[in-house]
Amino acid sequence: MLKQAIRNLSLSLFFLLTSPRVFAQYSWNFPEPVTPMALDTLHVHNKFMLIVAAIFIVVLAIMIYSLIKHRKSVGHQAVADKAPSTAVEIFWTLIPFAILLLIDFVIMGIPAYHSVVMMEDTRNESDMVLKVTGSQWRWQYEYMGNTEKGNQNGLEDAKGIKFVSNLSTPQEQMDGTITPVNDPERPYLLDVDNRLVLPVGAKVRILMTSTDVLHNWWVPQFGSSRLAVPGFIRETWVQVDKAGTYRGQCKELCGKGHGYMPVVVDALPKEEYKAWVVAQKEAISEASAGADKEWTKEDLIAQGKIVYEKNCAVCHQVSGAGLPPAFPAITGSKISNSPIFGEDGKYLPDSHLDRVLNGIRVMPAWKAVLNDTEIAAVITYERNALGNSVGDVVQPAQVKAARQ
Ligand code: HEC
Ligand SMILES: [Cu+2]
Repeated sequence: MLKQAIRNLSLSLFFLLTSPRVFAQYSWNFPEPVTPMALDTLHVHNKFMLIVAAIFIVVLAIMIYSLIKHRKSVGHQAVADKAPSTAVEIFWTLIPFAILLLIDFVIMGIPAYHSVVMMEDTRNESDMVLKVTGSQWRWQYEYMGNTEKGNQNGLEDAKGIKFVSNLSTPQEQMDGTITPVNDPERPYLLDVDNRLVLPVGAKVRILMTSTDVLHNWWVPQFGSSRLAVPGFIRETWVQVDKAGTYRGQCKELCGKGHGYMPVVVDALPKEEYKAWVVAQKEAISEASAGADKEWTKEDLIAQGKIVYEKNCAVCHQVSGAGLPPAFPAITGSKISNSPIFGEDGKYLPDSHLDRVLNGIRVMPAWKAVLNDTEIAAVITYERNALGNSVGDVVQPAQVKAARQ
């Protein structure tokens, strides 16, 4: 029994480690650094590798030499089994100690301190401030605006732009119903619907927090990673010096969806960044204009489907069946099928609108993330699709009023 188990285990381990898939993305060195911090860390790493390699070779050479030179077969005799004197013994212990001290604290220490100080230095020379919020299992980005310096540098001010960035790998690929295609534009589990966009060459101060558990915003090519801690605001910074798309992942085990919250950053040259900011701001003002008009049920449902599949389906599933007991079904759910508004026109506690705006326990609050139209649409969708047919409609104006 045991033998069989061990044999099966070693066989699977063997095939696991020799499978070509394991080596599909194999590389020897650090990924190409694109920020000053990543470059500095790479330099520190290279210097240290050289130093430890030199120490290794010297020590090994002395050892091999001594072993061969003093071997028994040429008649070598042990001279003595203890040191000539205590003074000599102390002396030859202190010498290597001093050498290591010098190497550690000076030769290796100075570049290491330099790197660490650089990482921690989030003072005012930044051009703009970005807030990054981790939550199970997505990242939220909010542009807090430019600094004086950013304005002087002619950086387009993105203040007010905020969005959620969700994994966009199709559910069928994750289920295994369809095989993931190897598309470098949309790599498996490393692509999102809304990418973070940053201007090339600007120093971006990042404020980081979390709404639930520890997360860690990590892009290897940026060389920075910082824990997002609920209840705290922590800082880091990036300055991407090369345009391109950079991918990373959450680096802190944060629950069931830990592997499903990638980071994708598009670093754009200043002009393209400006165009992006302008387009985003237009979309925001369009959305707020849309919130004031009366929507038809069909339009709300159509819009709601998109919002639902982006934001809610990770937990409640595309079909609305949920994953009970952790994530309740929307289909036939009590809250999705009972009235929202009381006789005074205000929304009822524990109603559908209350739940989506404010969340409860594991159900996230959406009021800071989705706009009025999106919330109205997703609620209308849940009530009139996914197997429910309540028949009523929530208008964006009602959501707007409910926020007050
Ligand atoms: C992180 C997982 C998660 C996501 C994402 C999520 N929900 Fe939930 N939702 C929950 C959980 C868990 C509950 C049960 C909360 C409780 O009562 O403890 C819940 C409950 C609900 C309920 C009440 C169901 C009932 O009858 O009890 C509604 C309605 C709902 N969610 C709508 C949404 C909408 C709309 C979205 C997207 C905008 C969404 N949820 C996204 C986890 C999630
Ligand atoms: Cu996480």
